[in-house]
Amino acid sequence: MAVLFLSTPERGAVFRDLFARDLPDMPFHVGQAPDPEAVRYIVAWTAPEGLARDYPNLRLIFSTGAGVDQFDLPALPPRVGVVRMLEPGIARQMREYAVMATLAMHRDLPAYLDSQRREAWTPRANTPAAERRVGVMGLGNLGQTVLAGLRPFGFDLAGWSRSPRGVEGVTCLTDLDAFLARTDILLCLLPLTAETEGMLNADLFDRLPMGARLVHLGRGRQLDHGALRAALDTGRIAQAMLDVTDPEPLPPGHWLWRDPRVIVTPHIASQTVAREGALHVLAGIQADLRGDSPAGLVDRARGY
Ligand code: NDP
Ligand code: OXD
Repeated sequence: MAVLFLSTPERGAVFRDLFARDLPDMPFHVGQAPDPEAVRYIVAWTAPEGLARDYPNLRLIFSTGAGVDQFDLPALPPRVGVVRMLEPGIARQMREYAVMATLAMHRDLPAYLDSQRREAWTPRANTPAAERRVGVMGLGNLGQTVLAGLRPFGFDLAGWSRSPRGVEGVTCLTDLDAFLARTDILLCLLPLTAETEGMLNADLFDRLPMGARLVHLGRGRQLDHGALRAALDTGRIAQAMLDVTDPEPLPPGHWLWRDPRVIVTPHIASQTVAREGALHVLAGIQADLRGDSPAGLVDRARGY
């Protein structure tokens, strides 16, 4: 029985030390396993080529990130469980970024950065936080953490999810129309699935109040970039902050590099903390060895 780690050697060293401390009898290989048949667990961002053939005894593949859309889930053998990364550093960093981005949208930061570049001293009227309706798509681990981070600012908070949820201080909705109609700042924290791909499109933007703002934190392929540009041009969306795009990185000359209404960051809202990631994987393997389900086991049919 062995673990195969397929990420950077630096992260591998952190994992190796913690495995030696907490699971000393489990062989831990970085990059390559001398005996692939012994591999029961893989830690990776994407599935290695020939996974079904080369690792006949694989039980679990642990994603090094929170998302699992980078795996071709239907192509994995049914015996292999997929586990998303639930280390707490990801949620902490997402809370920081989402608070920063929501405040940037609330206080018109893109417009002020543009004024500064144009040497224009142009104050705008501030809107009280209580009059700003903030809506988070996705009420999972990250959506709920972000909402908790936003609560102290006094925004009028709502969240949208597939199944009914209850979050303190948040209007939780499953009706998308009702949710969008009351959203001035929209944050997307949905996983990328067949249902959410392309969901941030013209039809959805038209259901937002005029002058709404968008913070996109999920995956680039959820956003129709052309529809965003059109919505910015009509004023339906006033400003946006995107941490994820399609493609990543943006190609040279792409309009998003230069549009003053948009702030783009290079998919850095959260980065897995190696030490906490190793503890999450260790706990998952220990659970599996006991015959329990690891935390973060993905519903492969649902896609998240
Ligand atoms: P979770 O699985 O914990 O939560 C997902 C939420 O989305 C759930 O509330 C779920 O609803 C909801 N949802 C999924 N599909 C639909 C749908 N079709 N309609 C309505 N609601 C839906 O995920 P996390 O919070 O851990 O992560 C969310 C995503 O954030 C990741 O998949 C990843 O893509 C992205 N991410 C981005 C990062 C970045 O740096 N930019 C870093 C980390 C993650 P329900 O509650 O009903 O199941
Ligand atoms: C993740 C990400 O999924 O960084 O962890 O996007």
